[in-house]
Amino acid sequence: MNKIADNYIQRVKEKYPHQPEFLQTVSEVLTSVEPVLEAHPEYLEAGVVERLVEPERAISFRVPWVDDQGRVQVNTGYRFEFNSALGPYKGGLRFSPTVYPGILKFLGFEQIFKNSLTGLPIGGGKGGADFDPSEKSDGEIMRFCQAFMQALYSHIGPNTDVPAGDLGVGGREIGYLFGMYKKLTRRYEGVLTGKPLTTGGLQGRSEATGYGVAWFLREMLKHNGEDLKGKTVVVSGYGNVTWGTIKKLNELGAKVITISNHAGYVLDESGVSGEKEDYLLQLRASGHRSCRPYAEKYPEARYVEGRKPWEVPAEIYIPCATQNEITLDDARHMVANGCRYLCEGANMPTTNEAIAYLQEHGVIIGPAKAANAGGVACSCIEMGQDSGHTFYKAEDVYRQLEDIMINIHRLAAEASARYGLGYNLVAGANIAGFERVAEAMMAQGIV
Ligand code: 2IT
Repeated sequence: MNKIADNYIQRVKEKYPHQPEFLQTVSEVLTSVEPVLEAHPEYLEAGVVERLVEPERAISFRVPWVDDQGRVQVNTGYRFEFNSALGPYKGGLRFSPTVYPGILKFLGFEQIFKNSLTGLPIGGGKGGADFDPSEKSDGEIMRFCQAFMQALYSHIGPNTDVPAGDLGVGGREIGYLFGMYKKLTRRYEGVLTGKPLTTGGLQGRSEATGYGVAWFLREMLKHNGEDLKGKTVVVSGYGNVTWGTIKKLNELGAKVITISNHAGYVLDESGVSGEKEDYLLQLRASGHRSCRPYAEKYPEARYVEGRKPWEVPAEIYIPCATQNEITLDDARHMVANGCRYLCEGANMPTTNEAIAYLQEHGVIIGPAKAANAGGVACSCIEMGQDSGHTFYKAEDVYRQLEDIMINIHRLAAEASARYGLGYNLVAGANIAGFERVAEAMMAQGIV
């Protein structure tokens, strides 16, 4: 069936057998773009696919730091500079004990197409460290960030590579990373995004990913002549993306009844709204590793231990926690419970088997690289703000973000229709993202 793609996928499998997450996204993207490859033999001749699956540069470094007990700790830091055809490498940093090259390469590869879909001048990259930020003191976080930047600073720059946050890296960490970059280089410039507002940050950046997810979902429903008013939504996670998504969904008239963490979920049939939205921020800032305290604070809610929110009946599901949180088994529950829409807030939250099952059962999927692109889109707006030595107003940022999300939805829907695939946003997003990068790579020769 997919003669051209399968061949490339096989080669990546043989070369990187121990990077399953990277293989998963490579398979998903290349399978979708098979018809594009068929229509463009010149891409194959120019080695576009071989070049896309290999990062332009991979940097790995030691991060030594001293903990509060005076002990020396050592972590491994990375930056995968994946593709710069469309602009400087752009993508977040993830601090998590699960970080290894296979995770960062999956995220970096996805980022290329996500950034392409925004229509903005940004290439793709990703980085991070196998550092566990949970239960660390503020001083430990600061010293770790400083040591991380000491190793990374000479590789990045506002026109070269511009990191941001991801899991485990928020405004506080970006602030500490920025401080050390400025000290080492003596340059106050837009080398990182998601910065604190006092430090060249962009108003609206913290809620951007979640707002974008909600706007993208609204476009999916609109395509079917529906809207969000009165709809019940099941959401996972309780971090930044979850918070932004819930805030905007409430404004759009939907009702969100769950949040979750790795060990269970909270069911709140009265809706996560009003002051509960802000409580999510407090919960996160307090360093809790669980959302259980939500159910202790609000008696109308209950914590369901050891289970995932996908067992709760709803028409709309939005995974906002992490990769592969929806398996084939979960997908079966969701379909049995009346799922009609899945909109991905986290990166690659759904396994390829689960995506296939949901699509076979008529579920409309908003894929992450389209639906969660609002975060990185606002990062690019932040880069523009910093290089223009100015500050933008929140309402102007929101307006641009909403336009960008509407446009991404349109691009994905049109690409899918153009290749005779109907309304398949998963394939359409891959195709539209790929086409723009491939054209730029062709224009720039073999580099
Ligand atoms: O996955 C993502 O798009 C991010 N973590 C944000 C990347 C960015 O550069 O803002």
